[in-house]
Amino acid sequence: MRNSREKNHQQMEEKTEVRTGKPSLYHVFLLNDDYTTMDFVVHILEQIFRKNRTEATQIMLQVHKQGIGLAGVYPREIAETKVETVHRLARESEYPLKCFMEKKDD
Ligand code: TYC
Repeated sequence: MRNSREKNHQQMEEKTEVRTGKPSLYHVFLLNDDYTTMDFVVHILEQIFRKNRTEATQIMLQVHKQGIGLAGVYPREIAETKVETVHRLARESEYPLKCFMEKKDD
């Protein structure tokens, strides 16, 4: 009879898997609307997507004029958190700003 420490050790080994290749990346997009202020969108791009003022303003204007713009590209979990954070901050300020993520072609 193997002792429980050996069994635990074996269980941990069985869970080990080596992933090859790089994790998929996701585009995070912002969508235009008629109510969110330009300043709020620039603030989101600076604070959540770590853009400088010039880049943030360019992306905000792209969304305002074209209806959609790319805010950033991240691994899945980070992209999910960005989307949630944008929606939480928008809700807290009562803006309808929408954001979504889409898997990038590998
Ligand atoms: N269209 C908005 C306005 O005129 C500005 C805006 C830009 C809103 C980008 C959302 O993702 C957005 N106040």
